[in-house]
This record gives sequence, C-alpha cells and structure tokens, in this order.
Amino acid sequence: MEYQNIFTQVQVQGPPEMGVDPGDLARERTKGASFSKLAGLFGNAQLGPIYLGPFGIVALATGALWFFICGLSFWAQAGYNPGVFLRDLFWFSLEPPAEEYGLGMAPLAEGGAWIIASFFLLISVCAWWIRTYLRAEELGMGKHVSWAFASAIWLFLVLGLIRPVLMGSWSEAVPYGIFSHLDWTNLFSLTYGNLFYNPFHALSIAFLYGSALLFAMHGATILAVSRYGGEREIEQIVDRGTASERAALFWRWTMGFNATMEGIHRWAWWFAVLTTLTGGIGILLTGTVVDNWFVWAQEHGFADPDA
Ligand code: 07D
Repeated sequence: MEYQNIFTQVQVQGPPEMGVDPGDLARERTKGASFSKLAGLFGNAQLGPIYLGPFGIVALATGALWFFICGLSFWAQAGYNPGVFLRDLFWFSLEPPAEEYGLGMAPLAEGGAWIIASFFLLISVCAWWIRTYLRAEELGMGKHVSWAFASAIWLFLVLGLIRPVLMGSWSEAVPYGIFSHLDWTNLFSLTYGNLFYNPFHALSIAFLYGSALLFAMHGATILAVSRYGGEREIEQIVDRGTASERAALFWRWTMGFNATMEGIHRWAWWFAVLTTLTGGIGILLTGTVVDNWFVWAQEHGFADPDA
C-alpha cells in the first residue's frame, strides 16, 4: 500500500525519557512518566515528567482563582440551580464595572468581582510567562517561545488593562463569558465604525491567516518527506539530504521560491508574533486616537467618501 503519514502508525515504547538531571531542582519535577496511545498518534506518546516550580504553582493557583470567581458568579446567576447552570452556561457573564466607577473599585456584584478576578488572571499569565522563560533558561535554549508568548500577552494587556486605563474606565474591558465576549467584540467594532477599516485589524488578520497557511504548508511538507527522514530536522539542516532537497524543490517548482529548513521556522515565528503585535496596536488606537474607523478610512481615501 502507498505510504501515507497523517497519524503516527507505529508507536515504539521504551523506558521513559527523563531528560537532563535537574540537580537541586529535582523536587520541583515529577518523578515518573506515563504513556498515551492517543497522544502518540499526534506526537510523543510520553506524558511527563512535568516541572512545577514556584511560578508554575503561582500561575496555576491564581488561574484557578480567576476561574472559580467566574464560576461562582455564574453559579449565582444560575440561582444556584445545577440544571440552569449547565443549560445557560454559555450565556452567563462576569462583567466589568459600569462606566461611572471609572478606574475605581466597585461593589462585588457590580463589577468588583470582575476586578478581583482580572487581578488574579494578570498574575497568572505573567507567572506563566516567567515559567516559559525560566524553563528555557534551564535548558540552555533561546527565549523565542517567551517572546512570542509576550506578543500574545501584549494584546491581552491592551484589551484588559492598558486601553481601559487610557480610556479611564474598567467598563472598557472585556467581560468573562462565552457569548458575552463575542457580543463585546461585535459591539466594539460597531461602536468604532467597523473594525474592518482599522488597518491594524487587517494586518492582524493577514498574519493570522498567513500563520495558518504557513503552518499547513510546513506541516504538510514535512509529513510528505518523512518517508525520507525529513522530520529529523537537525540531520537535514547539517547534511543536506534528499528529504530536505525534495521539500525545497517541491516549493521552488510549485511557486518559484522555497524557505530553508531553518528559515521556515523564522517565517512561522514572525507571522504568529505579528498577529497579536499588530492586533494590540489596532486596539490601542481605537477610541484613544481614532473614534470611527470608517470615517478615518473616508478621510484617507479608501472608503466611499459619499457613504
Ligand atoms: C485574544 C490575546 C492573547 C491571549 C492570552 C491568553 C486567558 C485565560 C483561560 C483556558 C487571539 C490569556 C489567558 C484569557 C484562558 C482558560 C480557562 C489572542 C488574544 C495571552 N476578525 N476583532 C482580531 C478576524 C471582526 C474584533 C484578531 C477575522 C469584526 C475585535 C484577529 C474576521 C468584528 C478584536 C481577528 C474578523 C471584529 C478583533 C485577534 C472576519 C466584530 C480584537 C488575533 C473574517 C466581530 C482582536 C485588532 C488573535 C485584535 C481581533 C480576525 C472580524 C472585532 C486577526 C478573521 C469586523 C474587537 N480579529 N472582528 O490572535 O487584535 O487573538 O484586533 O470577519 O481585539 Mg476581528
């Protein structure tokens, strides 16, 4: 039969790979590992060991607090009825305070709980960022994951902290709820005259779609040459072999240009990072510098001036 490779077909299992000796930090890492056939279909079948450490504990604890404050609020909104809670889960929302509270504290039931929950979420996300930095440091890695994650945190901070502070009110921030945050997003666009005319929203979309396209191209290309060992990237980078060459030739023949085994990851990193970097700029400008993106587009000659 023709060799195809969408799922991992063969799962070879040996003793768990425990990685480098953590020395003094051994107490912060779990001792054992388990194996999952399902995980193995997509990648490595081994689960663990996991390193927790102080920042991991802080991130999980404060993240859980955010989650429980949201859950408690939903539980109250359900009238403490489990049936209603499950039925209406997607409609409940923990809302920020109303405009008149500005950047001050509000009663718990009127947005105070949102402020407290947000505080914990902020700590959680920052602690998780530190964790990515420290784990990379310990492994002697570059900090590329941390800086890419920082780009996502930039958008998160603009939406929930920086822009509300510049606008002078927590009411500008995003509510915690499934449908409520969708409604918020839609209302934001409508309030500021159609976000499609915000060029940074457009850039963000281009990088988002571009990221998906690049990831699909790269993933598909490597799977397509894995029969020649293409997934063994370091060997492929060091001694140019047939898999790398075929993959590169495929794209040069198909579209006249090929990324290198190394460069494709630079493309992917930049596209992903620029999605949230440009997105954050777009949101930061909205309501602070530009009040209506459609009128702005009319003034800049790309929306119908007579509309
Ligand atoms: C949101 C931030 C990082 C997140 C972090 C995680 C937790 C805890 C808890 C797991 C993703 C924090 C942690 C919260 C998790 C548990 C338990 C990253 C985020 C650090 N748009 N739009 C974008 C499209 C429209 C609007 C980006 C497309 C309408 C607003 C993206 C369309 C309207 C905002 C994008 C479309 C509108 C955006 C997001 C099409 C009304 C933003 C990029 C085809 C619906 C955001 C500049 C991203 C932004 C954003 C795509 C349409 C509103 C490119 C494809 C016209 C208000 N839109 N959009 O990676 O950056 O998000 O805008 O119609 O704020 Mg849009």
